[in-house]
Amino acid sequence: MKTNLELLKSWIRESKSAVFFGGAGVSTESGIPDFRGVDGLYRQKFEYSPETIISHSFFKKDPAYFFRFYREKMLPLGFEPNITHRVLARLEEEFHLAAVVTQNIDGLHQKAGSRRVYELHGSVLRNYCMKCGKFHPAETVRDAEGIPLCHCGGIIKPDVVLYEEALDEKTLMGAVAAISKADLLIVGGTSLTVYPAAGLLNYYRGKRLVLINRDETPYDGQADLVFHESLGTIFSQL
Ligand code: CNA
Repeated sequence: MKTNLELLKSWIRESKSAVFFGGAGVSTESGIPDFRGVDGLYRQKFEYSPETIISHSFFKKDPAYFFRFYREKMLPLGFEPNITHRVLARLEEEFHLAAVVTQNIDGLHQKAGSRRVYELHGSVLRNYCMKCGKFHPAETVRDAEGIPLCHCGGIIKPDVVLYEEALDEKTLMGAVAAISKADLLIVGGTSLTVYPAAGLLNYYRGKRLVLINRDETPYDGQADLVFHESLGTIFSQL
């Protein structure tokens, strides 16, 4: 009788088009807090809820407050990929993994070497002037005082999908295509409560759905294998 871990290993070896779908929990072991885990942002107290502050309407209403929060709580610069990012990059190189679909905005999958990454919620590493469209590195946003401004006077906006904003069409289509063609879907480090991202699981047609998450998720009942453990514990054995 195979253990769950042995089963997972054999499914990965047999797979030709596996996809990893992940969230903030993938980067907690790099030191970046998630939103809903034990030390997550949602357990801390702010004047407004994080959903309110990182919404499009709040950004328009009070960009100075938005950027204060964004810089302090959401701009993960100077962090390194952990074992999960690195093993995923290796699996892609070995042709066992077709793509990573992530809700993260920290760029750590690419930093670890993954090439086919669909960033559903954008990236803090890309920032554009809302007036002239000029690109600015994340350091410009980090180091600015108050609202980061371009030379032309426009506000520099991070290329991050805020609440009330639509996902990028091309990224979404790429993610849907990868998931619907996958023969193994490994979901990890996500509470699966943020839509439409979590709804992408419904495009999966394969027989092997694996969930690796410290806490329970609404999709646990649909999975063929569930690990309520940290990703590092599982991925360090793959
Ligand atoms: P979430 O709602 O905060 O859920 C994270 C889940 O991961 C929780 O259920 C935890 O139990 C679980 N978890 C935390 N650490 C680990 C671990 N080491 N191993 C296994 N499970 C773990 O985050 P979601 O991604 O589901 O929510 C989507 C939001 C969070 C997206 O919009 C992201 O942009 C946003 N976010 C991103 C980052 C980042 O880029 N690193 C950080 C914080 C939030």
